[in-house]
Amino acid sequence: MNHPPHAKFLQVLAVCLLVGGALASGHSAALTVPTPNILDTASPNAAEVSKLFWLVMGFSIFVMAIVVAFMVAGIVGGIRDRNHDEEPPQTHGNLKLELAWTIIPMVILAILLIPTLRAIFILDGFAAPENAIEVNVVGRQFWWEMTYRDSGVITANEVVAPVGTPVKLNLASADTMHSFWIPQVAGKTDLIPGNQRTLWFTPDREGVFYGQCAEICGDSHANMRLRLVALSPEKYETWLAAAQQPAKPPQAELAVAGSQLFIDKGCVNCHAVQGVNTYNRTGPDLSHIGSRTSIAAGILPNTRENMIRWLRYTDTVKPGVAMPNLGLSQEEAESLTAYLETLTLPGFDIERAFGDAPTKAASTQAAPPTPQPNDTLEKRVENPR
Ligand code: HEC
Ligand SMILES: [Cu+2]
Repeated sequence: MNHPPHAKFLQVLAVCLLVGGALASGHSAALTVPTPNILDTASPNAAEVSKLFWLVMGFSIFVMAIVVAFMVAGIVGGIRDRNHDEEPPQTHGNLKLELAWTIIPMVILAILLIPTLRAIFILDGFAAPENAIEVNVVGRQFWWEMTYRDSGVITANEVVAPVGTPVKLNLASADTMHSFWIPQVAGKTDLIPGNQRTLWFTPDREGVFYGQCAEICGDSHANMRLRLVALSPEKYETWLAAAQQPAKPPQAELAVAGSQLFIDKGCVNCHAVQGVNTYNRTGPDLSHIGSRTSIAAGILPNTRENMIRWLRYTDTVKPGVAMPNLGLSQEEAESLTAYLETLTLPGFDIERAFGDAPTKAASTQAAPPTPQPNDTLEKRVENPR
């Protein structure tokens, strides 16, 4: 023990921290979608969970402070005492100590049980209020289908809801297990094949709140994202009325050609557009895709460049996707995109209604680079903004 290993250890630690920090920051800088902050809540249900989090956190910090204090005292004492070679006093079988470290944690956990049970009853114990807007949500590999019970409006990957009114979601799965999770409004609820679960919450402010499938469900599990778009009641009414109207037929030559390709290339076999064909649940309803904030289940902002990339490189952008790569040329993808861009909600501008939604921001016409299968997701879906 002539060379204490401290110096070496500290060096290694410093290098690890530096490299780790660099990797972590480089990684998050490239992410397309902001990471939702669980503690920045947007519904009373989520606020209840976050209150509980802070309470448990408070207790944990308190316990940790005590443990660390004892540990530091032990280390300091040990260092001071290091010239003494004799064995320390043995305390094996100390009844008082053992009782103390059994009873104190039991008491702490018993105290924490009270607010936990209270939160569970608040969140799960009550049926959704009568005036709730009911939406059927079906999880599919790897996207979400939303059908509004009363109006029959069908959409995908985005729940649009008014602030101040409860939203009740009936959750089901068409294939394997998924889990519905929009952290800022509610906890996770699993979607189980052959079983219907419900989840409800009341958005308490306007905003776009990001969510994610929270149950591993296949190759693109991590690419199965979703959004809650919470609008003021007036904007919501406008949205709901618009969503029941078909989009205006295309006028420009390129878009008209695209609408023909939409039929010729077989897109209509899987996708429905109001006024063109009926919905058959194979692929997302595209009636108002031009007004959606995202494509491919929340992984790409809905820009022209991203749409072309998606149509041409579907399976590289989203591994395991149920939409085949149809081998479209750049020209075909451009004219299909021109058509899809015309499929907007009549009389409703999501960008005006919701200024900071990451929607069709600046988009360029430049041909995107071909994504490679082993690119990182960030690289595959690079945000053109
Ligand atoms: C075999 C069925 C099938 C065919 C054919 C097909 N798609 Fe798809 N499409 C899907 C599925 C399934 C998804 C959902 C993929 C996902 O996000 O996991 C999808 C997603 C999309 C999306 C994104 C929708 C959203 O809300 O995120 C667009 C746009 C789209 N397809 C356009 C097309 C066009 C244009 C064609 C024809 C060139 C086409 N699709 C052909 C099945 C199909
Ligand atoms: Cu899933």
